[in-house]
Amino acid sequence: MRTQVGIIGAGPAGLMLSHLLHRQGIESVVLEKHTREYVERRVRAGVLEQGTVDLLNETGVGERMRREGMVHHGIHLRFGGGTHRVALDELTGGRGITVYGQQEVVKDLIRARLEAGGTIQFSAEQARLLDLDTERPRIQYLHDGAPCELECDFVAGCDGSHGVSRRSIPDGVLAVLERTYPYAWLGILAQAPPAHDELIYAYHERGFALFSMRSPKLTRLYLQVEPDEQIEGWSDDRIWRELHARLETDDGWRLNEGPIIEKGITGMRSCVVEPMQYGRLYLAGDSAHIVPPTGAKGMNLAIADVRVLAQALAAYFETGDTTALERYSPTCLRRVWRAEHFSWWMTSMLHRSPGDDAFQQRLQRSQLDYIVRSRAASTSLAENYVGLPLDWGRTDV
Ligand code: RFL
Ligand code: PHB
Repeated sequence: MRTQVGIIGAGPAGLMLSHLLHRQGIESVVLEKHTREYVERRVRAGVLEQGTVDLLNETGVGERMRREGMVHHGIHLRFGGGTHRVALDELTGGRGITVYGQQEVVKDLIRARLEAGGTIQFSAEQARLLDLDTERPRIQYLHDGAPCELECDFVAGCDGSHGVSRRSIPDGVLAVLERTYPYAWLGILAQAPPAHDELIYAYHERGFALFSMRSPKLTRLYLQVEPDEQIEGWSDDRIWRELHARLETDDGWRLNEGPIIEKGITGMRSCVVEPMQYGRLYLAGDSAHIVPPTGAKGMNLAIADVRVLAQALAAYFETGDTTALERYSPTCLRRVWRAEHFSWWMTSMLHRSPGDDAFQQRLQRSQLDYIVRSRAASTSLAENYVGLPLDWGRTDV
């Protein structure tokens, strides 16, 4: 098989790239190691920045999101017994976020690709990337146990943080910059109407907690837990007790409980590889960078990367000019590092770390207090939270 762009991974990055390339008349094949059912069911991100929403709308895949997505104009910070609203729209000239599950974005993109005649090869196993430093890179993989080969002009590594793409780059080429945090998140999805209409980030002596949602009938909640915590140790009762303790306040506001239909624990990590490219392999999304979820940036970065990559590939296929491809990594990394900083900052401000002393806790409280009392400080949070402008990564300014 031959195509112009071989894409590894059918997550938001790989699917959106394939969709954008198709709109520019460029052929691609997406290879995904899991089944369609699996990728459409995986519960992950929920917050879409305005730029992500705009791109989905502009490229014809926003119809269901416009109907079912929940537009939010503010978020809440809860600490010291009080709750404080950060008015995202007022602070950013009318921008906001949309709450719409990542797996819904994935479903919409898969449908759009298949309806347009695109090829997504699910259950494509044991992918191996070859000849990346030549003009004819190849991908070998197994499908139903049979060996297959895809020859391409370019390979896009959109296979997440545990994928094969990054590992296919020879040792010594990439710099890997990372940080791990001494805690994890336990996330649940509950069949319960959200008890509040906006997200609540809670700083609490028992640890961080987050109130979010997926629909008028589904509440999404997170708890800070130990990094090596096993989900078996968390009965539904224990989860609800802890959520009530960390999220509820004296003013009588109460969480709605309901059957827990999904639960899991995720480690917290920051990681960036530089550059996001080797030969004819371009890394995009989680395969190139990981942020802790506190800033809600991961999926948005993945979408921002492939927007840049699709434009650069289109310029190349149209004129043979490689300038935009050469700028791909520095262009993306400017946005990536801003998101890394913001996510690290939100994480450090809102979580309790094992060795934290009273001094550290006072610093966190002072930072939270500053955000809710100073328009400059809350504007900075809001500007980062709703997402930076599309031209943020331009390298010529
Ligand atoms: P994905 O989604 O991991 O997709 C990669 C795909 O590649 C496949 N794959 C392979 N396919 C073929 N061959 C191989 N060798 C392969 N190896 C892997 C995988 O099966 C998969 O289908 O990466 P992508 O597209 O870069 O997207 C990144 C996002 O998924 C991620 O950044 C977000 O989920 C992060 N995130 C959040 N991001 C936000 O923007 N807003 C949020 O509110 C938000 N909340 C979250 C999050 C992530 C979380 N977890 C579980 C890590 C909340 C949580 C709890
Ligand atoms: C979510 O709804 O899953 C969510 C919301 C905000 C975050 C992270 C995850 O910061």
